[in-house]
Amino acid sequence: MPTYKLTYFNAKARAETARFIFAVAGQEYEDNRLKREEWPELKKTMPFGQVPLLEIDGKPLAHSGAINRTLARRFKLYGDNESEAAEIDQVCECLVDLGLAMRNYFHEKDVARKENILKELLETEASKHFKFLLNLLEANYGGNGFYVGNRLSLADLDAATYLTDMVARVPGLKVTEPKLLAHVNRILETPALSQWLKKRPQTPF
Ligand SMILES: N[C@@H](CCC(=O)N[C@@H](CS)C(=O)NCC(=O)O)C(=O)O
Repeated sequence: MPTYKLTYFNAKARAETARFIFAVAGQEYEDNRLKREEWPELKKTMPFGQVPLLEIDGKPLAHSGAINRTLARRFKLYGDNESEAAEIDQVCECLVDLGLAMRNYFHEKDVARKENILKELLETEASKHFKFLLNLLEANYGGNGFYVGNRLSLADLDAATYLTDMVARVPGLKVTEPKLLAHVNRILETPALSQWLKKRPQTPF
């Protein structure tokens, strides 16, 4: 049985999709949450100077996308064939773009520029990405099931944390599109995930 250790800060952000995968797979893992004061020293030992880092039997793997895809492959959450895997990637990349738009806001220090980024996010940028996601969701069984195929995949789990945990960090931003919301709720209500949501550490983001 392989061992899994996921290292990240005490936050959801770039590690939560991997935690969702572990929850759904029923896989034990070490959820190693760093204290801020530990980071400067530990950073020097990280392959890319950043987290998340997943160790499988002690072998390190960095970059959240690589981590998520590796876990999804292992736990059969990466579609049933190459074409479905590509469609799953497409949803995840769409979420990466949405995440980039939001991270520009989180990381901006200049007050005026931050306000402008927020305005753009609320007025155009976020809804553009929500619409892309809706198109992808609706293309599969009218949007009443999963993003890809007829079972849960990495795409659904990634969307579920982005459209809740990440969106909640942007003041005034809400997903209002009924099908996107219904999908997120369906996913979060699966027993393994609703259990994880109840027991996961409460963190601001
Ligand atoms: N491409 C990487 C980006 C990782 C990243 O930006 N990590 C941030 C936290 S979300 C980090 O380690 N920040 C601390 C630092 O760079 O010192 C991924 O997707 O995992």
